[in-house]
Amino acid sequence: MKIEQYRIDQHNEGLLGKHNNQFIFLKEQLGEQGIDANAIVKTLQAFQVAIPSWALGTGGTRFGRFSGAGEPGSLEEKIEDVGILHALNRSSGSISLHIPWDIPTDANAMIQLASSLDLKFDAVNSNTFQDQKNQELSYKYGSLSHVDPKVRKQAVDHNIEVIKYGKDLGSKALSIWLSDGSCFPGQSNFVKAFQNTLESLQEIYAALPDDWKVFVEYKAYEPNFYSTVIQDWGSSLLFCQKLGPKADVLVDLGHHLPNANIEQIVATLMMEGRLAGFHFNDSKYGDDDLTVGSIRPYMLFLIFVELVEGMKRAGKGSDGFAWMIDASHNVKDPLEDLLQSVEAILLSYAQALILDSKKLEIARGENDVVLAQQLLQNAFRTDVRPLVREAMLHSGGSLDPIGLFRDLKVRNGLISERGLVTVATGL
Ligand code: PSV
Ligand code: MN
Ligand code: MN
Repeated sequence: MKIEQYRIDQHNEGLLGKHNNQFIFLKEQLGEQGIDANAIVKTLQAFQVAIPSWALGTGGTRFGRFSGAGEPGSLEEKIEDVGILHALNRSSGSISLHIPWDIPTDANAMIQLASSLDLKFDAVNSNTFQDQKNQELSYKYGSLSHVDPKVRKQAVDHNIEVIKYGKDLGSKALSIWLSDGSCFPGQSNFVKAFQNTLESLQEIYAALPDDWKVFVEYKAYEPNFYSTVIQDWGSSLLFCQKLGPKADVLVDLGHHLPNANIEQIVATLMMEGRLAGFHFNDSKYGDDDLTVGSIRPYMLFLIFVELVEGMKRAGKGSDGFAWMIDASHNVKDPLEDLLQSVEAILLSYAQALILDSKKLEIARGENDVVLAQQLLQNAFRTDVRPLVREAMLHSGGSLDPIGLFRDLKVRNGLISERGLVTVATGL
């Protein structure tokens, strides 16, 4: 199923009058504050968020999975789903694969399909947190950190194989998330676990092509509930610093202990030039993997304030980082949900872009706490939806992606192609 451009244009025509009024009004308001709305629209157009292959089906929880209908059952279908998203919002221009959930048996065919939908292959993810069928040695007690060198070697070899798959697809990064750790005090020697992991990572690092990066993701807990080898940004940064310049820290918003100041973590990593990028999602309790912006939109905005500041300082655009959604749940149509997530990311970015950072710096210098807060909240409370819509419109996308998805009955189309009962590969 493919969404033709004329369908998008037709749908936009009916919405254009209202949108233009709203955009012109906001443009004037921003103009009075010395902000160029058109420049912000261009910056938003350039922002691309990768879609993980595992978010295209109903993810479920550890208590169950309620399969959705018309979900993708193959890598081709996953790529097609991302094509639908990208046609609608023009901001989801890449897909991130998880090996072995997605094995590209014919890389050239996958590249062709992806480029026909204007998509690229984002970072490839390795998986040593599950045992696979016919796997020789088990990861029950860890992978890259395992006490047995043979298990470590198996996990290293898997990562090197993932790099090969990624090379064939034109990916430029390997993302590593380890569940390694322990569930009970005494189970693991912290120092040995760290050193084993470092040695394993060094072997993987040595296999990276020159123009590749490795992203080291941290997570406070789960599935191990006493200790995790790469538990926080400090541990992740330490590994990256020991590995070398091709290793950077990947921040997943759900991977922190409650109330962690993630925006400060972002600022510090950017200051050190070691932020790889993001796994966006939202959460109330733990690694809930909910729709981006659904629970803590102000936090997301504050993170984007630091990102905008950091990009400016580093002289980099948004294409210098890896942005991805990492979400998965039971109760929504996954494609509608991903459209909501991408929109939430763009809204927070737009709010951060309209912040008067010069005035903020002056207020900080004068310890004018009230003004500093007011400046932030003025930006956060501005309805920037017309900016995001204008960006999508200019890129050939829809003014109302979810509305059009529903009008075109895309899910019904997918059900008639794929059937009612489909089991997406992955979690
Ligand atoms: C782990 O919780 C994680 O965030 C990692 O990024 C994994 O690769 C992904 O979820 C899928 O399980
Ligand atoms: Mn993640
Ligand atoms: Mn996670």
